[in-house]
Amino acid sequence: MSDPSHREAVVVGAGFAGLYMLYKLLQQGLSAEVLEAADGVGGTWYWNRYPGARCDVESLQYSYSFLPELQEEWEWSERYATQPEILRYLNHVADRLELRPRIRFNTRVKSATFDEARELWIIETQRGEQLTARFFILATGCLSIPKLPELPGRDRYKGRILQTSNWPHEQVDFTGQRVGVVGTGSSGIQSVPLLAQQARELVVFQRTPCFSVPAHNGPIDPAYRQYWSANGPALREQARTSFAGFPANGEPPVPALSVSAEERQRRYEEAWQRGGLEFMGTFADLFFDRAANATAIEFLHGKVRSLVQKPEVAEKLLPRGYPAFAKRLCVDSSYHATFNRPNVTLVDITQHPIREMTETGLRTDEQHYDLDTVVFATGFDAVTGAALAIDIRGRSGVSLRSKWVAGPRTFLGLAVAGFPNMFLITGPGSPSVLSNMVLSIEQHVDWIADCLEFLRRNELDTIEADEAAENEWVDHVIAVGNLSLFPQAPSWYTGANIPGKPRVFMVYFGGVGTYLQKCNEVAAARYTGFTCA
Ligand code: NA7
Repeated sequence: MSDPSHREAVVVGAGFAGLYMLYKLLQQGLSAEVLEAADGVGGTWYWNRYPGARCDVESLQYSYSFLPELQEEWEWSERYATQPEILRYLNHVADRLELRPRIRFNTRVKSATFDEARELWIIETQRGEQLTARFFILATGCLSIPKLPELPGRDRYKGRILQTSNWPHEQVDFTGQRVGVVGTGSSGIQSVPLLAQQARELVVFQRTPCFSVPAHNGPIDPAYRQYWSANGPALREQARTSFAGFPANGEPPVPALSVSAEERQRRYEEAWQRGGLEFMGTFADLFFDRAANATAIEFLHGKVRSLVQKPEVAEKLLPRGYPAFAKRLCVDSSYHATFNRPNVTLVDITQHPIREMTETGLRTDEQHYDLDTVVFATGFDAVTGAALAIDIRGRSGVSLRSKWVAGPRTFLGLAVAGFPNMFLITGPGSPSVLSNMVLSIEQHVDWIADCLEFLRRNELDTIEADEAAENEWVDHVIAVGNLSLFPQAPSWYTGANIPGKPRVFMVYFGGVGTYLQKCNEVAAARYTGFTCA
């Protein structure tokens, strides 16, 4: 087609997913363009620039594996890279693979409508530009639509309001300031220690305490780096077929209650000393058995009590009433010890809710806090938010919003019945946020690229998930989720952090390896569960 506004594929988002998807599409010789709201690449790593922002998966694994040169050329400096380093990496990838000319920046997608007669997607941007594409691919990320609390009096407040999820590009200086942080998920927990070092006073407004383990971050041990460069491909392959997307590390875990209390303590302590999310794999049943999970809670409570000097503050910091890890486990650097500083105050807003913002700060039902800056670290409309922010309409003008009104419905988290030639990268119903995201992104992009190649080779115009396959998959995702403890916590995995959002566990917890096998079987059987025409 010679229409200058037509592409074979339009991809939304230039984060890890969008960049790799674009690379694959261009490799396949397709005309493709990425539409990106920001003025640079990076996705979530572009926006979340708050002090302390880092990945919680080791950088040697939180990076692409598809091109050996990329791995060889890039040397990560720390075990868990900071946001600026990850952003530099993604910029390097964009330049190295010459992707930038095919990315339209400062372009937010407003709507996408499937034109049944022409079998094309009509994509409209917020600036009013229109494009058409055969394939419409959402690389919009799982944590990209920020959620801010609606506090009365917000307009009255004369201080500065900051948001971890949309942090200013310039350095923010908190020296001499009274700063409030609302929210104690990963973003709050990562930023609090650094804010406390600068601010004159820091007040942390906590609604739900989170479980957290130490990162023990630091420069990468040269021997460990050497091990990865010698065994990278084999380790990555192991990761692809594993449960959570990481290579095996020692003996397979046993049930928590199958060992003595002393042995359990020893293993938890060892995992604590290693640091990081691996802690959740100390025992085999921590995600499935409340009694086993309680042993992890007891250990983690003990750590908080030993790290926080004032017992009354430690008690407030203890997560209670939900299973450990059923809300995302945080990985921190001196978070709990920060509450020993004389300039840091913890406010339990479950006991004393924030009533309003005033001209000079925040008022709870107990007292007023004078604040020069308020930082909101209040999370995201996760997993479905970004797709639903676009007015997407499939066959017969049916909107994705109406289709997902009772919760997301996808086949494999990759496609939606009624929305032909549309793909989601790490969409709801795939392992996504419960896996190493970069690994899952690569798996989805490879699958989509193979699928497009299949269509080309077989001279097929459209592919669309079947409703029956979709229904079966949605039921399976929910059934597997119900075997775990995830549904027992009010988390963003279940939509509980957004008022009015359907309460559905949105992630596939059957394991990355099992999921990969299922995706490969579908492809090998000429895309069974899909209709191609
Ligand atoms: P999270 O993990 O969703 O944390 C948000 C925090 O903000 C959490 O403590 C919330 O308490 C709190 N929150 C949310 N709304 C409010 C209101 N209205 N008032 C007070 N406190 C509130 O988001 P993050 O950005 O920290 O992390 C997201 C992911 O990014 C993380 O899991 C990593 O994968 C990277 P709640 O728990 O809802 O009571």
